[in-house]
Amino acid sequence: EISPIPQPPAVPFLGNTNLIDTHVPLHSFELLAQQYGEIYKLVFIGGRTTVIVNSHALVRQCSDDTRFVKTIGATLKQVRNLAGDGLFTAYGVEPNWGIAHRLLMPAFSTLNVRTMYEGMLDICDQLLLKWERFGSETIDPAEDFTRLTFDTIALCSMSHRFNSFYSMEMPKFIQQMTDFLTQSNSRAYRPGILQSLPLFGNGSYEEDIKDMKEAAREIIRNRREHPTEKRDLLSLMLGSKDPVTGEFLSEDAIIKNLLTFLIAGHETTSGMLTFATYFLLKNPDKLRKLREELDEKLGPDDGEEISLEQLGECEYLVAVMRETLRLSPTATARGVEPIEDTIIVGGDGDPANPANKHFMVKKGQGIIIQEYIQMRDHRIWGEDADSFRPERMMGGAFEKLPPAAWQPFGFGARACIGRPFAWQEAQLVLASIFRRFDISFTDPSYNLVIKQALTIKPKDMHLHVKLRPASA
Ligand code: MNH
Repeated sequence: EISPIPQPPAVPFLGNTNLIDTHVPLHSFELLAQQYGEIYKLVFIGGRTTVIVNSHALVRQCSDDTRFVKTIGATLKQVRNLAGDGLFTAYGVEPNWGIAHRLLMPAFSTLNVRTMYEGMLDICDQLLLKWERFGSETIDPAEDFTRLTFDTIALCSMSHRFNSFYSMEMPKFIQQMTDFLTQSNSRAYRPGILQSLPLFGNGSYEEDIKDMKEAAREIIRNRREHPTEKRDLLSLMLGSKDPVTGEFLSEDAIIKNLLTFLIAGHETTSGMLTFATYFLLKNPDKLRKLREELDEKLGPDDGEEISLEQLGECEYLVAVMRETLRLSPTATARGVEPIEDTIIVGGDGDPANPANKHFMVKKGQGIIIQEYIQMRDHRIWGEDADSFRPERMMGGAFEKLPPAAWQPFGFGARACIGRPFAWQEAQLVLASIFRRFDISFTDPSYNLVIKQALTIKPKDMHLHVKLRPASA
């Protein structure tokens, strides 16, 4: 027996659009999850229907690459205005996805990412220096981590320096990228007709896109005029043929992928660093434990650079990062669609259990997987699912999690290609700042407020930062 998928009452023309807060859609989805539970559907303007799944059991079934493929939902369609058929926003059937995937997978492997450590140290040092000199003033970690992740991905992938630590204002390119992603997110829930009007900052949208593409084209032109020995991702994309098709990536495809690295590689990682800082400051006992580990494994902070080998020994640090991404997956949702009409089973997901409802999803039906919500599913994570407890990710427990339970990097063929890169960068930065500094909120009563562009970040979180006493 097939159960209908519940839907909140719709209003004429708008459907359920008015239920989604355009500034922080996540909060609307949390509220709807409380009201409707494991699954429901929404109808948007123009009659487009979206199914939303919240429970781990349903998410696990939708994470099966033999039954579901990535869908390009309303938001990613907007991001395609800039990134086109680059890796992240391509339809799986677009040939450029396959070509770029095959060329870039080895470049983003854990092994090859180790060769990028030098670049990561370079930019991390710039952050440390700024915080050392500036820490008595107010530090905006979300901004400084954005400088860091942006500068790092640009340096490591295309040997380009944005030098954003050297200006008080965010460099124009970063500002444009942030605006573009914020706009893409809110445009997704807005009727097409309004998108062409010069409202809500639409005016600069097209111009920003043009500028950013031009900046990427300029970087490529520059590289062609001044070839280097450096085997960064740009030279790889310029110089390698796809083993399957024998084709080079076109200049246009390279531009889209460079912009893709910048889009996909900065917000997610900087958000993760900011959330990790938040959770550690809110949980002093966890911070103390991390500090003890860092002091033991990294030794005294005497100006020697932290090595990758040392980072590899910091297990609690990894648990902190995993737990941060469980509670605050900076990419809060992802979209899939069934390859054929198919049935998914609610409750505990067992088709034989008569208590579980069966739902039909049609071929091509857009489904939003709410990672933020499913990674707090009490069935998997227990009664304390909402608390920050890195210990739950240690001692073999992480490896024993049910399939698809922890998936802040997505899943399957379209999972994050930048995971080893983000991981190594975050290990270095978190180890560096918590070893070196005593960090506190400027407002000791600060509680998390979320802001959302394409991804989520803590809003209005400000820090004071002091060097730890030398004896530590
Ligand atoms: Mn990343 C895909 C999360 C860092 C480049 N990334 C994804 C997806 C998630 C994700 C989730 C899957 C989206 C979907 O199914 O629609 N990514 C993250 C997180 C971090 C992150 C949480 C950091 C923390 N990502 C990075 C970095 C880079 C990067 C760093 C690049 C340098 N990500 C990508 C690309 C894809 C992707 C490219 C698309 C891969 C594909 O579809 O083939």
